[in-house]
Amino acid sequence: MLLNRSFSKAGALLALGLLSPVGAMASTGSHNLRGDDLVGVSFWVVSMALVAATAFFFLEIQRVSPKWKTSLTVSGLVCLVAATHYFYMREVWVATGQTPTVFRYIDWLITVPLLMVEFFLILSAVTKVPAGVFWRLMVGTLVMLVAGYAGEAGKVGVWPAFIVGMAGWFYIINEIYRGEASKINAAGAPPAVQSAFRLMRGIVVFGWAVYPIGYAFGYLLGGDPKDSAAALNVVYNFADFLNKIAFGVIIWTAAVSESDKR
Ligand SMILES: *C/C=C(C)/C=C/C=C(C)/C=C/C1=C(C)CCCC1(C)C
Repeated sequence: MLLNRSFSKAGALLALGLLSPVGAMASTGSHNLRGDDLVGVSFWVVSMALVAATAFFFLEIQRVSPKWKTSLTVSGLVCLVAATHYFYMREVWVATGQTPTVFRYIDWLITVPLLMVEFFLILSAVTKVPAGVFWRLMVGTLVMLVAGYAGEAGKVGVWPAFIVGMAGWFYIINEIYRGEASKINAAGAPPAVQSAFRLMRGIVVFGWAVYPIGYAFGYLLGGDPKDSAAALNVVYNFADFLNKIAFGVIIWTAAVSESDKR
C-alpha cells in the first residue's frame, strides 16, 4: 500500500518532470488535476506563464539603464505575487470545485496597485511627475477593489458596491486618458514611452473590463453564481495573462528601447 503510493508519487513526479504537466494530469486521485478540467488546466497554464514571466522580468533588470530597473522589478513582483496565488487557487478549485474569490481579491489588492504604480514609474523614468498622479491612481484602485469585495462578500448590496467600484475604475480611466498623467505623457515623453503608455491604458479599459462584466454575470443578472463559475474562472485566468504579463512586456519594450538609445 505505502510502497504503492510512493511509487505512484514517484511516477507522478517523473511525469511532471519528463512528460510535461499533461502527464501529471492523467493520474486519477481526487485531488489531482484532470486533463478534462478546463478551469484547472487554465489555472495551471497561467501559473506557469506567470512563473516564466517573473524570471524573465527579473533577469532583464540587468539589461536596462538604472532609471528603468524599478519598472521591471515591479513587473516581476506582480507576476510573482500572482503566480503564488494561482498555485493556491488551482488547489482550491481542484479540491472543492469552488471559485476562490477571496484569493482573487487578495491578489488584486496587491497586484493592481503595483500595476498602477507602473504608469507613474514609466513617466518618472523620462520626466518629472507630481505625487498627485500617484495618489489619484491609488485612490481610484482602492475604491474600486474595496467596493467590489464588499459586494462579493455580502457586506453591502451588490448594486451599490458595483456602482462605487465602477466609479473608482472610471476615475482611473479619466486620469490616464484626460487627467494629468495623460498630459504629462503627451507633453514630455519620448515616442517609445508614449506608445507604451497608450497600450497600457488600452489594457486598463479593455482588458480590465472583463472583471466588472464577470461581476455582473455572477451577481447582477439574476443567474446562480455557481452556474457561471467555471466559465468566469477561465475568462479571468486568461484576462490576467493579458493584464499582468502582456502589460509587463509592454513596459519591458519601452525600457529596452529607451535604454538602448544611450
Ligand atoms: C491582475 C488583476 C487585475 C488587473 C484585476 C483587476 C480588477 C478589476 C479591474 C476589477 C473591477 C471591478 C469593478 C470595476 C466594479 C466592481 C467589481 C470589480 C472589483 C470586479
